[in-house]
Amino acid sequence: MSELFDFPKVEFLGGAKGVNFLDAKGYNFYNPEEVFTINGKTKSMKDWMKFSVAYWHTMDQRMVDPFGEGTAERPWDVDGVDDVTSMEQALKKVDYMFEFMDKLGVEYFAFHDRDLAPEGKTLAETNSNLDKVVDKIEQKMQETGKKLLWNTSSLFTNKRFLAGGATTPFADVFAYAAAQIKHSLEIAKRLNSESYVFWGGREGYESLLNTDTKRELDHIAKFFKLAKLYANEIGYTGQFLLEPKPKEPTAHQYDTDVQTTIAFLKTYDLEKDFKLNLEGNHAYLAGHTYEHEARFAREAGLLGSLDANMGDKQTGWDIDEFPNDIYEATLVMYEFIKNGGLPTGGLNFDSKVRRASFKAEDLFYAHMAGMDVYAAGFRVAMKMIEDNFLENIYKERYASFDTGIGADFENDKATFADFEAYILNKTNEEIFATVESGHLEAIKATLNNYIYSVLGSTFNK
Ligand code: XUL
Ligand code: CO
Repeated sequence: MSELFDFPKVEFLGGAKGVNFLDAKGYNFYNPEEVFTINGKTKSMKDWMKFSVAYWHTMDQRMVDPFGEGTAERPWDVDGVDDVTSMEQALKKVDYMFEFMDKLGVEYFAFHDRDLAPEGKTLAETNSNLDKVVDKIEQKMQETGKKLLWNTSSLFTNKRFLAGGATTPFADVFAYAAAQIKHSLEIAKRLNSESYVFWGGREGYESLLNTDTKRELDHIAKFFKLAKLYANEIGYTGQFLLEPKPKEPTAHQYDTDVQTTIAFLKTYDLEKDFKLNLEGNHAYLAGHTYEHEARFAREAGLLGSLDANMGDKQTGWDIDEFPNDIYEATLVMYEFIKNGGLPTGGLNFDSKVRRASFKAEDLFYAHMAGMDVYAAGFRVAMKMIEDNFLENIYKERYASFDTGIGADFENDKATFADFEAYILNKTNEEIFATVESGHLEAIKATLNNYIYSVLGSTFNK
């Protein structure tokens, strides 16, 4: 088959062609075959990172905004139009998707059911449209060895879900949602999806004045149990993931952030069945950093996968920008490495090009930039961990709990009376003399030094 995209195969150049990304058309930091060892396991960079292309953005996103029409120019368009009602168009896009992954050297992809094919008049018709595209995807996967990182189901685009899918007050809509997920799980099983994601698009509420929140949460928890039951029944063993996000589209999303979602899982005894899929821009909207969310998920043993994108510090909504922040990528990759990578997850570009980047080649540049910044962050974080940079800081800062009264407390040997007796023996001055500076300015400068030195030595090596 002749080439569909007018773009060369993207290879690792390591800065060899200079600093201009637009001219070089290659990776500076993403070297797919270079090997790295984490926790005694040696794998290639490609197998650690597991980058994934998101069908909904890369193939379907037209870059419409509330003030204007879509700007995207895509080679599969007919007369400049992406006909989302056409099955012919839907099938054609699969060819472009696989060539796109091949040229980038990306091995994984992710999709919602509704990304792939038009809906019909009944669920049966919708499923039959979907299955035709899935047939083609399955065949392409066999031919190319590309893998499905995760699939999911859109319980938020169709108007029937205006008040939720699994938390809707309307039983027929709930039944539709369950039937839809059933089919989606069958696709996960068929395509050997490593994980299965639930993002609760409309699972939240606008006002307490018409919402029975307890009943809605009970329903969604039961919905998840039924989903697991069905996965077990058909022998689908992929990892279930919940994706936290606050305040968009509903005013109060039930899965606001990592800690809220963990509380939900524990309340309903679901934490053995689920891990979390985190997203950079969602973290910002929740008032956190991406690395904060990654840290709390990792420490709970629930870091499953990452949607690699970022937001804008000035914008209060989800803009799904391709990642370009080396500082953030480094700190997120620190958590990733501490987690031993993401065995059943990866780095999925839930990211879209800016509205003014309307050329098809921008899809390549955007993914290349995202892969390079995360590969760079990975290299820096590997070195930080090799040097125990943060580990030493943590260890020293809490050293007073390694001996004396601190150790007694940690070993359950100190009561409040013991603390009182201990403190009554000391002056306030003596107590404050044990308090040390946090040295955050020096630590942050050292982190920057890691970035300069690791990346400087990698570039143009
Ligand atoms: C929405 C979002 C979704 C999920 C999958 O903000 O992140 O694309 O990743 O439904
Ligand atoms: Co996402």
